[in-house]
Amino acid sequence: MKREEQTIIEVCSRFAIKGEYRYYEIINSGHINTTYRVFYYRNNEMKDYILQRVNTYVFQNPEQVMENISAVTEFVRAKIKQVQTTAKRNVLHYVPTHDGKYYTYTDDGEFWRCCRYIDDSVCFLKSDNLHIIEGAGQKFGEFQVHLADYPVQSLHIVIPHFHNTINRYEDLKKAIAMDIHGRASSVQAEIDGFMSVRDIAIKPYQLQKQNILPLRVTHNDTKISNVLFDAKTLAPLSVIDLDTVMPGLVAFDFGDAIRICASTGEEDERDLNNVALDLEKYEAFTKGFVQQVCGSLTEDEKRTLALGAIAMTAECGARFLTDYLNGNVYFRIHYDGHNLVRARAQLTLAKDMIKHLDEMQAIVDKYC
Ligand code: GN1
Ligand code: MG
Repeated sequence: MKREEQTIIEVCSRFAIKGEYRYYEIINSGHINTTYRVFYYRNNEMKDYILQRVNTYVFQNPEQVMENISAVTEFVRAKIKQVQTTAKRNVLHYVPTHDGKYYTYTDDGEFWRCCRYIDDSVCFLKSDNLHIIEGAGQKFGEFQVHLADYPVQSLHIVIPHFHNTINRYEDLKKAIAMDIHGRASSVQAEIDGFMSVRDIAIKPYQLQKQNILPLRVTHNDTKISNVLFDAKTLAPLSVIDLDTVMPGLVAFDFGDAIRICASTGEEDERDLNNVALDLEKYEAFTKGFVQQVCGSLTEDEKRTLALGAIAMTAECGARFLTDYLNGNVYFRIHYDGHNLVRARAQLTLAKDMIKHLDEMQAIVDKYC
């Protein structure tokens, strides 16, 4: 048995999981935490769990992450149970340890947690199916609606300045100045590209600082793979990956989702000719999302949703470029230069969005 498997079995034994361990799989899609799907056999069926080792370089106070998640999932569960008999497949359910906590530390200081795998569910890294994209929009919109009366100031700020676009640009400038791996001169074109979109990218954040845009409870990592769908009907079931639930802008949740689900290419597409905004997909997500949240948005929020997509795409790209310069200390990479490839794709997409900003906003207005 591999050492990894021994660790998994040992860590799982600390959680209130019944049955016999059978096997595990690695889920490789996240860039931060390490995620396993673990299978147990009980009462003649397989039960599966998501076991995660939280990246404590990124989440320096993981207990606070879990406090946020427990509070938010309980709140959402109660909301759903007002209208349905069970919320089982619509909200995450973390498994407690034998001493009643939602996490455990191993002797070497690793932080682990475990939740139930939602039965018969699937997720998509990307999709060409407009119903699926609209469904993702609905779920992220509904998530905000469920949390509209949650006391936003009571959430822990688990990563300070997470979507502070100005700061993200400052981090990029610092990485360029330090240039610890001597890479800055080779990416001057990308640096110039990000600087050329800075003014528009930082606008939503500036509007929040001027109190023109309100802070709400937001998910802050709204890629389509963070929504689960029913494996048979493809109906959207639940939002997952609640690590970064914090006060934020509606435009950021909207925009970060668009960055992934309405791009013609992958987040790490190498061929930049394949990277553009797909307006059909954009419309599908917008329809799903906006129809949920529209009633609760201010006029300023409505008119800055499309702008949020530019902000999130440029910001994420700037973060990838920063990490490339810093030697890939933050995002997991799968090959040398991966973060640079990601950065280029995001920059290309952000520039294309800028060209289509009026059309994007008109589509928001159509549904809101
Ligand atoms: C990270 O690991 P994952 O996929 O959940 C990152 C997001 C980025 C995303 C880029 C805590 O999310 O902010 O948008 O990669 N999460 C954190 O794909 O930094
Ligand atoms: Mg995440």
